[in-house]
Amino acid sequence: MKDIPVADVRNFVLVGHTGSGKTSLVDALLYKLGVNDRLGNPGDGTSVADWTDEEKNRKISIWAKPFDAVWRPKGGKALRLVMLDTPGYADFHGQMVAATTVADAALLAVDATAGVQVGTVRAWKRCEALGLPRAIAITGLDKENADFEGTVAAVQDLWGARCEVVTYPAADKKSVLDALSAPGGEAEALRARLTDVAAESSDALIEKVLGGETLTADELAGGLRASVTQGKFIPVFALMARQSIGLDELLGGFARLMPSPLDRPGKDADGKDVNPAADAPLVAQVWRAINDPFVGQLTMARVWGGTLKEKSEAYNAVKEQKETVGAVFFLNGKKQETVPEAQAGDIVALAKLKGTGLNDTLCAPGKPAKMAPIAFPKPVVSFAVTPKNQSDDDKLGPGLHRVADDDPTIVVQRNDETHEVIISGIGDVQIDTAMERMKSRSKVEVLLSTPKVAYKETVTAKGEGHYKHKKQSGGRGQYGEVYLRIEPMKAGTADWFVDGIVGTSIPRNFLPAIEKGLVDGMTRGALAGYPVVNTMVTVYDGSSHDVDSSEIAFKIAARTAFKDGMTKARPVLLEPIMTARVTIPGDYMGDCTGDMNHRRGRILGMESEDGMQVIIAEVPQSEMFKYSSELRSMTGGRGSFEMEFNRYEIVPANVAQKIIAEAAKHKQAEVEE
Ligand SMILES: Nc1nc2c(ncn2[C@@H]2O[C@H](COP(=O)(O)OP(=O)(O)OP(=O)(O)O)[C@@H](O)[C@H]2O)c(=O)[nH]1
Ligand SMILES: [Mg+2]
Repeated sequence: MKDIPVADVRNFVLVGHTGSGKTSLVDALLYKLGVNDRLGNPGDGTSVADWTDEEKNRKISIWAKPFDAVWRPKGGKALRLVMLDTPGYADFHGQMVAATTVADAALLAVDATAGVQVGTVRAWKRCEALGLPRAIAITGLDKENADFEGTVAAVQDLWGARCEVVTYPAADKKSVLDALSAPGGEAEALRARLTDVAAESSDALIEKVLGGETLTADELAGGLRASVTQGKFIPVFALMARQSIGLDELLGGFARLMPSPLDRPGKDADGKDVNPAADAPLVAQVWRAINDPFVGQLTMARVWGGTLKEKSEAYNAVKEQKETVGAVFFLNGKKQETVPEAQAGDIVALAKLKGTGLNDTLCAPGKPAKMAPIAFPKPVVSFAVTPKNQSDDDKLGPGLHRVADDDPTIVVQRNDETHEVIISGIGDVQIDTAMERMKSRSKVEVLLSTPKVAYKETVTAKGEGHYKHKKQSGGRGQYGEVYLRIEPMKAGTADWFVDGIVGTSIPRNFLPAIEKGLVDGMTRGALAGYPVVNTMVTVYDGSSHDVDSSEIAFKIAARTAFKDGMTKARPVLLEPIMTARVTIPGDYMGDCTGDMNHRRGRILGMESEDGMQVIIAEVPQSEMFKYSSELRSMTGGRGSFEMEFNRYEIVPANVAQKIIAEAAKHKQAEVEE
């Protein structure tokens, strides 16, 4: 896009609650700017932006996607738009996190019938965290019950007078007017307010205004734009995207008010500004990588500085290796357009990179630079996955990994203790769509179930164990006798097996066999068959037989003596305890703490954060598998949480009884099989 200078590029990300009209706005702009020859609608599956099958089926966006278009207003300068559409649905929050990282500004969509919603606040917070300059789009103004003034008032109530209207619907709702140019009292009043905002951006403008002079249109726009970039002013736009009304006014506003890639250079991992100039060294950040059967392997990068040329050599500063860049594309939904080069502000797709993936930085050879990796939200829901048909066992692993490769908020792990394959993510819908994707790509259908808890067993007292293994069945018999003592041991102690044998009651050469028997015993504890931890075993006596003693006999004797000793050493079950941070609006405090108590949670503290309440609690993992959806329904979608493993703790006796009974039932079933 050599004909359009970087100063006339506007790179922005669309964020907001699900259904607030972000994708509809993208469709409307792509149609208006001639990228598409029809007006797509995400609501009926005809969107050009929500083009993947899963998005068409569910009628929501699932992926963050870049779009590229040029606006050539009559008699004005051309403006290039680099737009990133993001999903508003909570489960796909990670996509919004990635896209906001690589945008110069955000356009926050607020539906004029629904107002500020959970997803609106989530997006706002993300923008605040990044210090991202932003604008607000009040959408759906053609809908019955749309309330422009009320929605603006709600926005200002939350985020202050720095949110100010720059375009507004005409009384007949058939057009949208621009406050900077429209005649009439309403526009004049807005202009007076905007003049004050603009004046505050620089001393020169303040003096001019205080001196009673009027600002020129350029001064006004320049002052407002500086304020937007500094986060002091948030222009509010009126839109009826389905009717293609308000688009010119939005574009005009973006040209005048929103920052270009030169106004807000990226910062590298050390906090240093990246030089955005085209002749500066290349710095391009990978924010998404996909391997799609339709589009193939694509790596999406944002150029922060320098020029990314097709068929060139680059250096991957994160992996510390060379990378060959082949074709460079601009994406518009399904459409890919190759371009010879890209510059600051551009979001490009690179095909078939050899060693470059998500969170890598491509830079000029000899000029290494790294952008900070994107901090994705951590998984909070987990399911055990099994193939529906056992014959698909081989396909399961590769299928799951492909799905996880595309979505950095999905983690697939094998739990070595429960022997289950676990898929974790942000929400049930995300996991469901991922499994549908796997079905269509890898032809594997799966069953999802609640994961097993990796319980452990330990002892809380000393216990004596004894077993004599003696068999005489003609020919050579089997003989081995072991006395041992079991006691609790501090976590992390290496030497759990103590040889306390005095004299020659057990010949030394049988010690390895005894140790094997003990390891066997500890793999499946005496209580409910879970691994035994933090337990010390001292073998101190026994007896052997010259002919009949063998390794296998001592192994069996040790294993059985261990079980015997363990039952006498007051064994207990241990369960994983998580630390959870639950963020909720204050109104739900009582419900949520009550619910935590039901889950055997211990509340450690509460704090307030950005107008929300945060509950910090320790809670058993077994009580938290369905928490994500239960918290959402408890709080009308406004609550969220994070949690991580903290430690193992003794399971209370009443709960332990059930787990032990359950294990006994399973064992019985195994025996009968
Ligand atoms: N009448 C009217 N309907 C609209 C307008 N904008 C969007 N809609 C409808 O609202 C629904 C949701 O719109 P989307 O554009 O998919 O919303 P979104 O913000 O992209 O939603 P997510 O992708 O889930 O975050 C669709 O059925 C649209 O047709 C509008 O300006 N007017
Ligand atoms: Mg959408």
